[in-house]
Amino acid sequence: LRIMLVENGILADNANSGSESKAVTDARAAYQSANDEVSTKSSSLGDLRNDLTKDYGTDDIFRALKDKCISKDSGEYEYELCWMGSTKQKSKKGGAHTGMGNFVRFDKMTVDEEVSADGKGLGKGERLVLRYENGQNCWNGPNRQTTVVLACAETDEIWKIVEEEKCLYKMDVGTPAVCEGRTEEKKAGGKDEL
Ligand code: MAN
Repeated sequence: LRIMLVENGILADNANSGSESKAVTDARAAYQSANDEVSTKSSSLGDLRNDLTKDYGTDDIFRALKDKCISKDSGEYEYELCWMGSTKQKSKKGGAHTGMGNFVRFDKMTVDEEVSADGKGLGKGERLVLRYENGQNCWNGPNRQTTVVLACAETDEIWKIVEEEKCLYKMDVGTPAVCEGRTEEKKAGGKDEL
């Protein structure tokens, strides 16, 4: 009779006095897991809100590239560029990767360079630059830095890497993200059609 009353919620299940009933244990566990979920969600909400305050360039276009990486073989190293993240130098002989800087800000640079027949090259004019700073410390030199100079191209691609001064690197990179005309066309409302 007691079991029936307990099962129907009429009598409290306090047979083992001092230890709580299964219903209470279950409710406590459910509360704990809901509470954990609220913490996880509110922490990711904080991260997202914080991310919304960051600069992702005109039309937020670099938000789409964030966390994507491209790389290029160059002599004894393979170089990697992670959009809005970091740049790295990886020795082909193995060993630890060398951090060449973390993205800090956008900048502009006036360039006057060759463009090869296949359209790869910075060309002439003002180009958007991504500054990567505070990379791995350089013996007898500065913390490594990378100046990423961008030009319009059909695909994301590192064209060239040079170490202009000890531990100061320059990467020439092609990307559709800087191709002109997107915003202007939108504003003109179908100028192309005319
Ligand atoms: C490594 C590389 C080079 C750099 C030297 C500086 O060999 O990161 O690019 O010039 O360290 O000591």
